Amino acid sequence: MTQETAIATAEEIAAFRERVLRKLTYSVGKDPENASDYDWFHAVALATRDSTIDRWMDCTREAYTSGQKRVYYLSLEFLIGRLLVDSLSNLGLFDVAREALAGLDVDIERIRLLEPDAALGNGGLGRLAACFMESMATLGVVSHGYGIRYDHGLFRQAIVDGWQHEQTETWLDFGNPWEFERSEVKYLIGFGGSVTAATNEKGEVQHFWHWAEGVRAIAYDTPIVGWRGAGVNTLRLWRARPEADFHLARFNAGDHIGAAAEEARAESISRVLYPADSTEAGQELRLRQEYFFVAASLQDLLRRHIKQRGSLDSLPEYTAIQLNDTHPAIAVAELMRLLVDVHSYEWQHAWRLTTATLSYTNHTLLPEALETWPVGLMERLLPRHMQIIYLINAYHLDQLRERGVHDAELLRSVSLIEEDHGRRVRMGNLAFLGSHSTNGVSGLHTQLMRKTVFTDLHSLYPQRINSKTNGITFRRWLYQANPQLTQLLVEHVGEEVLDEPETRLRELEPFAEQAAFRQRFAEQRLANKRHLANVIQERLGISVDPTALFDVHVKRIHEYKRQLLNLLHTVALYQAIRSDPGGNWVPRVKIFAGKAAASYHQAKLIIKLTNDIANTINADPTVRGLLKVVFLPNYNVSLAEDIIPAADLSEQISTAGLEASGTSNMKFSLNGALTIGTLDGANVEMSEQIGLEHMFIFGLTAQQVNARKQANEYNAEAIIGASPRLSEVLSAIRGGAFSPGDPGRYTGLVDGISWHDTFMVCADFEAYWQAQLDVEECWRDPARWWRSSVLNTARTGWFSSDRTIREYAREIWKVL
Ligand code: GL9
Repeated sequence: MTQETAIATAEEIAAFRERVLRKLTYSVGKDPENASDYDWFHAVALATRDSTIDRWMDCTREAYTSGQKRVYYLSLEFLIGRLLVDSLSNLGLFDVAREALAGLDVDIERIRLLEPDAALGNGGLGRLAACFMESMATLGVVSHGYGIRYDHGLFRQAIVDGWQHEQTETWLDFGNPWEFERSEVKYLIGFGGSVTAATNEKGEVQHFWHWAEGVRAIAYDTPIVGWRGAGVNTLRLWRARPEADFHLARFNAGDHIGAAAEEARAESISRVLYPADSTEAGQELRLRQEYFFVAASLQDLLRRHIKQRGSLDSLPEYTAIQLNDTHPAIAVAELMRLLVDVHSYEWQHAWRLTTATLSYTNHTLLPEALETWPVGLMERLLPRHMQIIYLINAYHLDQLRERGVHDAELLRSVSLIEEDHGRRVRMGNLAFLGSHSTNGVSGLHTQLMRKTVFTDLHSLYPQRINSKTNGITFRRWLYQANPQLTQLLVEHVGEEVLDEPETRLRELEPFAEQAAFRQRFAEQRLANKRHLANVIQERLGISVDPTALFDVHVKRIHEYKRQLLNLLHTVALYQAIRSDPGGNWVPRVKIFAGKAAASYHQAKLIIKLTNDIANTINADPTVRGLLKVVFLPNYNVSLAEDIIPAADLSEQISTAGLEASGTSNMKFSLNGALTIGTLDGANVEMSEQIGLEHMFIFGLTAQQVNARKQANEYNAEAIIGASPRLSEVLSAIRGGAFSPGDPGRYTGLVDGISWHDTFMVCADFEAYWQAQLDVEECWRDPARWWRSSVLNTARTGWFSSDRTIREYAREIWKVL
């Protein structure tokens, strides 16, 4: 059920039913008697897509005639999830569709689950891009998303004997009803070869890139509908195809494999999404992916601009290109190449156009995620781009020397080329220099960008770095994921809350003082917890008590996110319960979910440890269900939609300074979960909006973490020695209490945190334990708990991605 202004009329329902039946018959080719649930899903999706088309075409036409500035969002990841309920609900057709299908004896709740998640992203960065697309459509920002149409999205996670196994994800197996293949929209992308130079009649040197290999990019368009159908924008994803037609002669001559080899090589570019946080990614293929989608997108948008304006002189006035992380940073060199080599612009003019058009978002300060490419690889794959990068660098360093900057250390640090570890191109510096705006994704992250990775560039260009705190779309993360809470909000604040949640949610605050309202608030949570308990029962065969405190930690598995800290607390709690089984314990369910990058062994070991701990605790009769631990496999957008509205407690416990923003933190608190967290990323701004007294904030601050690292005085062993609780936990894990069949399994892991503890797990352990005690004390006082819970929902309005997009639109893109 989703919210709509008007009650669905009988005519609307009949009309939708007719449309579905026509799709089933003429597009799917089935009659209702023989249609499978899949057939019904496709028929409904196609009928829904039809409902977007008129508005889509209107928007496209309006954008053209009004001549508005266009925004292009370049991202290697779009973590979309399912689209059926999203589209229906934004079009105001959900109730109509449900009734129409019920009349055909089809349950929409059943068929909506058949839609595979479009998982074209790894985590928060990709999901942010999807939220942004929806908000841009809602706000009427004329925009296009550009990315890659991967055959295989993020792997499917299976848990076998507690270990993560990666299985191929196959979202396209039954076709994709949302997309339009645009066979006519295709561009040729070059790789390799050599560069020659010649002087033309005006005495200017011109460069010619003779690439050795061509790959074709084919466009696939998906309409993205905004709230109440306000706007419909296009997500254009590129698929790689071979340049030449199939080698028939070679095939007929008997070389069957050889004839297909070129096709396979070309298509490998759009075959799979690359894992994040992985240093072992097939480097060259990843660079090919980056260049492939950037080159196709730039050709496409320049063609559109020229068609409309005749010349590229006005490019920055009508075009803004946002680079989502450094993955599309090669756009700086590619745009320069197109302007200088193809459109004959003089260098300085081209540079002005490039920097005025591009802007860049940084999403992490983790050194392993700051992209650099070996100069040798660049020279081989993109020889002309390498020349251009050298030239950009030379002009840049010259200009600094002219400005009187001679400090060799400073010049080295702002150079585009890193000389220390074999020569490499620094994509972060390239993106920074090639754009007029570089933004961080939370206040703290932006400050740290200025102080750490970009200090020197920042000192030279102090106006460039700015902050745009992330947001989430409330349509998916509240209205669709939590219809019961949404209903409650509409009843109490009025229908307007759906259109203006950023201001109207605050009107909920007085209700936090009313016991009857808190009761209703708690009831919707309980219903969501019952649903999640069913999911847990179905998938894991574990029964959990829906009235217990649901303590939830879901996100990619990474050492800096400190799932391990949570596990140490879990074991400490377990030991405490065992030593006092009759104590007044708050019943808890610890819920974990998340994927580890395939090559990240430590993260995979943490998953195994979670399952080992879960097996031991869940089977221990002395615990009597007071504590349950579950690891839900295959975390994705759809599972998040089931988990988040059912959470009482949200774990956001990264080592301070390392989580750039976080976005699930916002989703949880919007749904009323209380946060236990460090002052990291957007948690800081959340605490300002929500109030520290309605969160459980603990641990070292980013400044303190940094001070300890600088002083080199951090000694985890001493901390462990001083904490009997922590010592006991660690020795149990180390001694094989949770891995009796393989007692040495966690020796290395425990030694690691005792000797190095890079992520300061030990330093924060006692504070975390205390904060968890505060959680229990609060939970025992329902009036207090639910008051805070209501206030979390009421005060999270600022974290709408509409607010974020408005800031980008006004301050960076200069639209709206
Ligand atoms: C991330 C940050 O780690 C998050 O803190 C942030 O909320 C998001 C969106 O800005 O970006 N940066 C990053 O590389 N990832 C993020 O989630 N990684 C993945 O998405 C895999």
